[in-house]
Amino acid sequence: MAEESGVILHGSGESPHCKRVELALKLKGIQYDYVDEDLTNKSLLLLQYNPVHKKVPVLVHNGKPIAESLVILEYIDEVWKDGPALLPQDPYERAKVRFWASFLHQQIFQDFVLVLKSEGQVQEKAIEQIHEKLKLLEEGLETASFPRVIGDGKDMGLLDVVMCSIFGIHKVFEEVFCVKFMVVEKYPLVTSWINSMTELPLVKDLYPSHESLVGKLRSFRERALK
Ligand SMILES: N[C@@H](CCC(=O)N[C@@H](CS)C(=O)NCC(=O)O)C(=O)O
Repeated sequence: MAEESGVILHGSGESPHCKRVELALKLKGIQYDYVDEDLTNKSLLLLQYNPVHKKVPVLVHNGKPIAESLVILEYIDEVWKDGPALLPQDPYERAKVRFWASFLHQQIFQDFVLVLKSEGQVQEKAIEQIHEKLKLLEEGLETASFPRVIGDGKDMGLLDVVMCSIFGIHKVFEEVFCVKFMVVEKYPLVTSWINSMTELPLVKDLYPSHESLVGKLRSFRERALK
C-alpha cells in the first residue's frame, strides 16, 4: 500500500467517530484502504498524522492527513463532488445541519461516554441528560427540513451520518445498560429517523453482529471501570 497516494483511513474497531467517516466514504463511493489502529499501542504514523490529539480517525488523502471526524466529513464532501452531497446548498440549511451535528457530537455523545464509564447516580444523571437532549432534538426536528426518512440511503447527509454513528447501535447500548432511549411515544421523529437508517444494508454492513457488539461493549465497560 502506497502511503503517498490514494485514500487511507486510520480507524479503530467500532469507534463511532471512525464509523461516521467510513459511512461517508461508502455513500460517496470512494475506494479506500483501512488501517486498524491499536489504541493501546498507536502507530508512529498515526502520531505523526495527528500530533495534536493523537486520535483516530485520520483520513490520509494523497499523503496529506486530515484529523477530526466532522472536519473529515466536510473535506470528503468538498473534494468528492460527484457523489451525493452531504451538506445542503443553502447556507442557512447548512448552518442548521452543522449546529445539530455538533450538538450530537459534543453533547449527546459525551453523555453516552459518561454512561459507559460510570455507575450509580452519576450514570443515572447521564441517562437523564440523554433523554433531555433527545427531547430537544425531537423539537428541533419538528421545524427542520433535512431528510429524515431515507429511502435506500443514497440521500443520506452529514447529519444522518453523525446520527447513525451515535445511535446506529442503540439497541446494543440499551441491552448492556438496560435502558431505552428510542421511545417512540416520546420521540416519534427521532425514533422513525434512526429506525429508517439502521435497517439500511449500508449501515448494517458497518458493524459486526448485535451479539458481538454487546460482548465488545461489555468488555469495554469493564476496562473503563477498572
Ligand atoms: N474529536 C475527535 C474524537 C476522536 C476520538 O475520540 N477517537 C477515539 C476513538 S473513538 C480515540 O482515538 N481514542 C484514543 C485516545 O484517546 O487515546 C473526532 O471527532 O474525530
